Amino acid sequence: MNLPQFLAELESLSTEASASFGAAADAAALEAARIEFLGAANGRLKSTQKGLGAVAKEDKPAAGKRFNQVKSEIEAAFVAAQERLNSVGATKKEARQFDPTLPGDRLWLGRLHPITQTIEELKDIMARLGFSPADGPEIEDEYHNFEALNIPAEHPARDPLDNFYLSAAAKQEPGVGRQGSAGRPLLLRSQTSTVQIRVMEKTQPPVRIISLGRVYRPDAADATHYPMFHQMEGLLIDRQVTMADLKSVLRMFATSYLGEDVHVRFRPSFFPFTEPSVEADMHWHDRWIEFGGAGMVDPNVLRAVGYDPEVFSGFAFGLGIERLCMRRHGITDIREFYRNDVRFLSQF
Ligand code: FA5
Repeated sequence: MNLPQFLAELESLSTEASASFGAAADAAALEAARIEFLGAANGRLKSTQKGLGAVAKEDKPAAGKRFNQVKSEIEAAFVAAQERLNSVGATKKEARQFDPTLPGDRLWLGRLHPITQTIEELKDIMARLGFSPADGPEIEDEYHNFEALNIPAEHPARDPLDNFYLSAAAKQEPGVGRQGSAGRPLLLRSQTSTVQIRVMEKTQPPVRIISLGRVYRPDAADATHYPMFHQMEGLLIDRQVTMADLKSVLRMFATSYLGEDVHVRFRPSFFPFTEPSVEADMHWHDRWIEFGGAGMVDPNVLRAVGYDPEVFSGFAFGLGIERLCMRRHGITDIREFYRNDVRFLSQF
């Protein structure tokens, strides 16, 4: 056999083997093709190799080289066919495992926290009454949390044990804590009334705002208290504002949030920043709840922000958002809001 004949035989072997492996539709057909071409005893590659002996001596290196290449090609074609059949098998198996009669996987949708939902609803109600939202910082200085609200240095509300000051030093003596940018001790705000001051410092009357956000007090957690909770502050300043306006707004708010069957009651109270002051209660479905404090803004507060109390008057209120939400939904323990138990949260 001369070299060209040997090489031609190799080429046709390679082409035929690839075609046979490529055409094999299942493992049995592929195995038959493997035996035909790669069989160790009588495979066609083996018989072709025998022809190598008949090639002239000087042509042997070229013939041997090409033989080895073709052998690798045929083996690679076999492996490729094997992989193709394996992946087809896997897909078929998957298809067999899919049972269309089984119920589908449940889709879990996230939802807003009940307090966030309440905040959005309260904002909507107050927007209808003409109040726009305002914000203030949760880390406050003593001036905005106390002084401007007519709470002087010796007032018990400033007791370091009743507030979260931002340094240990401040706990011994208010006024020597960590200094804010204006050189004042800082604390986590204990009420949203701070925002009244921040808004009035920047705005001239008329003012009609609400502010909803977190406040912090070192209260022990129980069914109705939590050391972090939310308040909604309201402030309205204009000419000739009276207590009747305050009562109407709180009544309208209460009926919008709970329904026409709610009764609102005002009890005399005291806050340093309002005069007169009231505590507002709601009666709904046979129970009373205290929902917040309110009153006519004290002239000292108006003066502190540069308003003339002879010309302007106004009212303010501060309501506990958790307490409102609890009453509405019949929640008996405020701690439920912050346990992060999805069984509770997913009900809202
Ligand atoms: C105040 O915080 C006043 N700033 C309210 C105010 C604003 C009066 C404007 C006058 C003018 P008080 O400390 O009572 O008031 O708190 C208001 C409401 O917050 C309470 O009625 C209650 O609903 C809620 N609250 C108070 N402490 C807690 C607590 N630890 N956990 C949950 N809710 C609380």
